[in-house]
Amino acid sequence: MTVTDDAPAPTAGPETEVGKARYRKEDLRLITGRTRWTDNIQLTGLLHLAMVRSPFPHAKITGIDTDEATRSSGVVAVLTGADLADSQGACINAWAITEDQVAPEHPPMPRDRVAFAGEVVAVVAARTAAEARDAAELVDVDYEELPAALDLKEAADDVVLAHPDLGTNRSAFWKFDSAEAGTGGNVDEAIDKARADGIVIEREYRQQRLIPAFMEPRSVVVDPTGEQITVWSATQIPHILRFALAATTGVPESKIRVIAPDVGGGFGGKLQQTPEEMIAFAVARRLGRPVKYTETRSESLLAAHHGRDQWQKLTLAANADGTVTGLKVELLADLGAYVALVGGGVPVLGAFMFNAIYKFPAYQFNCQTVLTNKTWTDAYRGAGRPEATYAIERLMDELAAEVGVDPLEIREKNWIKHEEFPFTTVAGLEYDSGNYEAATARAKELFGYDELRREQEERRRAGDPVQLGIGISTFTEMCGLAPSRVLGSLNYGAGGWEHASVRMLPTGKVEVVTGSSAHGQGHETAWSQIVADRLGVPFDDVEVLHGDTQVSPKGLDTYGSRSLTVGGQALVNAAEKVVEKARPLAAHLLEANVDDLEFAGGKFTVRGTDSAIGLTDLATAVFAAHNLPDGMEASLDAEATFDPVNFSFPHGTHLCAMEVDTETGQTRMRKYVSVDDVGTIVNPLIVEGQMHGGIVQGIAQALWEDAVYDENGTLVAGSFVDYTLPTTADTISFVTDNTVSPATSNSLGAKGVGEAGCIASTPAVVGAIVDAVRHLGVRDIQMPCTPERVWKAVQAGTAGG
Ligand code: MCN
Repeated sequence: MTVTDDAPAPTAGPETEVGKARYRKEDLRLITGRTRWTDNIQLTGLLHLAMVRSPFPHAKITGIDTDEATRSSGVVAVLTGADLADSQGACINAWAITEDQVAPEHPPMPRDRVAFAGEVVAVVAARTAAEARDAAELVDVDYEELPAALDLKEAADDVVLAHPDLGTNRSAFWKFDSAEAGTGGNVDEAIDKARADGIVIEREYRQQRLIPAFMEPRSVVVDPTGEQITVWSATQIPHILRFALAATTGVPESKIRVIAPDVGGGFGGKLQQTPEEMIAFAVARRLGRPVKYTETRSESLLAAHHGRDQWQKLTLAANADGTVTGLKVELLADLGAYVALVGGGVPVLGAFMFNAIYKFPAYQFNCQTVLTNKTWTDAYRGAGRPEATYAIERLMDELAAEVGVDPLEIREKNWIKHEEFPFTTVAGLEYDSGNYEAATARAKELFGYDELRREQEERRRAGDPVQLGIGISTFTEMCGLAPSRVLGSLNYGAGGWEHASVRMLPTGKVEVVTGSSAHGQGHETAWSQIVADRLGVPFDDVEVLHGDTQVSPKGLDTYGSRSLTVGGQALVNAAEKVVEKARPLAAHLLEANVDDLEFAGGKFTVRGTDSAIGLTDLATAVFAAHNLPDGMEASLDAEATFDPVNFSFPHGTHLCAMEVDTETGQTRMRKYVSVDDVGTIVNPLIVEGQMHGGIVQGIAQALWEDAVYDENGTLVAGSFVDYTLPTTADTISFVTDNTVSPATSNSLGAKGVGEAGCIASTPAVVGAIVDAVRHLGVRDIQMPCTPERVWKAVQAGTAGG
């Protein structure tokens, strides 16, 4: 059931497509094998590539002997960084967060030095993938090992340099201070005052390194044999990829066509111009033959970009009654070996979210990004916002414990009240809508909060070895990336707009072209629902095209939960233009005045009469073009580009109950409830699916996933045996529900949902575990909260440690 707290936007109602739980159009072809993934593409004369990768995190390449590999069966060429130096282009970094950012050059295949284990040093092209892989084993590379910067804190102190020629590992320092920005007071003064007569909570949290681990490994096919070079890639960003290929290789954009066919997930991990794509592009051009590269799962875990990896030092100041007076954040963020496409800016996205739903009078955020000799990091679902949410939600629990009140009470004391919206936060954002009271009340009810608190008390009193804890996350996030003006002020190299076009076809069917590039989000379904409403045509009559720069030349692709709030609004605008374009034609054919026409249910009616004509008839009339008035264009097509004035701010209350066996450290999830406000919901089934997937990913950070490296810089968690990705068997059924407070920055009233679950759930789970054993002296457990860590924390706590 959806609890509607505010009036829903007029775009959703009982008669509209928007709001219907439609099954996804795309699913039939996806689950019945009626689609072509990149790796399934076959072309005449296709060669297969295998990459030779460095086993060392930092080493000079002193020689590469390719002779034996070149003689190997089926091999057509073996090429090194030196061979492709002039044609391989470069991996670009689009987000130099400061003007003086220190960033190494990033050739897709280096000539003389590798900077992380897994970096490509040579490529083999052969008739079959097996022959290419066999030959890659025969490439003999001589390395001279160099000291490697592996520990983030040490790297920040330049103990070992990841790139000696740069002279430092410190890439960029970025600061926000509310006193300087004029959005609040001085945080140091707030902390001093709290030390004197209030409460100061100081904590250091580790955001471990994670791996996006999408279902379909990265795959790319490049065909250079036509007029254009065609690139098929399992990417989230066909448009940005085409730009990057053109900008760094000198091949004109008009000569490059990038197609992202159906893509099996990305989670931010395919928001990248990858070295492998660049290498495949260069090899295809060099050999004049189509090539294909599909990574193995091990290569994917090792060398597709990673996410998170931060140390967070936090100082929270509050009055004795628990009213927060200031928050100071000091971050160290590991970039890995290179500054990735948007990796330089990801940690800074968190700057705007540490204050979350709360009214903090003073705030300071300091972020140092650091280069190390590990796989480069970049966006991973939530990108910057899960880290911030984790920190502040954990701190609110600590504050509640210090004051001695329920953690929900401390949150309510500090959060922005419903009547205070729109609200400008201490970080300078304007939250347009939200209702934290409604979401929390509903979540408490569904969770049975009071009963579970009572059970917790009883178990504590009885000294039960299995204790119960309740974790809370009253989160918000900023998404819908966009707005170009804000991204520009943060030195981001691209805009935030999105493009769409809507075409009425002669038979009355509708073709929609979108610049967003879905890779699991169900845009074909949701976009059809939106257009069906706007044009009054049947849902099944709308066909959505995307993911091909030839078909949809304009777009900025899919990430940052932007597609609905930005791309969806572009679609609405284009559809409305089609209606306006059809109006004079309808007036002409109905022999009526334009001003007397009203449009509803897919047809124009002369007001007060039953004289009417449908869009389908108008589309046919345009096709025949027999009766068009002089000067009227023979088309019912329109396009629109939309750039919102603000982000969207979904929020929600997530409650989690965890049982913790204090004797073994085992944890078990008892109950998980989420009540989320994502504004107007276009498709409730899709939204529920997005929440489920996101919540599981957030739980996985709390409990299981960790991209562990050993002291030699080798990724120990290099397979799914060690990198413990959750399955459905590891999780329970969640209870999900929604409240609705419509966004004001798009006419749908929608807020993004794609990352919300992942941002919300991690602190709820860790908070629940700590809550279960807080009375035993435990204040923190580093993620992932493995049984061993939980057990050790309990031991240290009961020992008074
Ligand atoms: N939606 C809706 N009503 C709303 C909000 C969204 O019906 N109020 C629907 C949209 O129509 C869309 C879907 O939910 O079909 C997600 O919309 P949105 O929040 O705009 O997010 P994007 O489409 O831009 O997707 C990006 C987001 C991100 S950033 C990551 S990471 C992520 C995610 O989506 N990666 C995913 N969800 C994923 N889902 C799958 N299956 N695979 C991934 O890799």
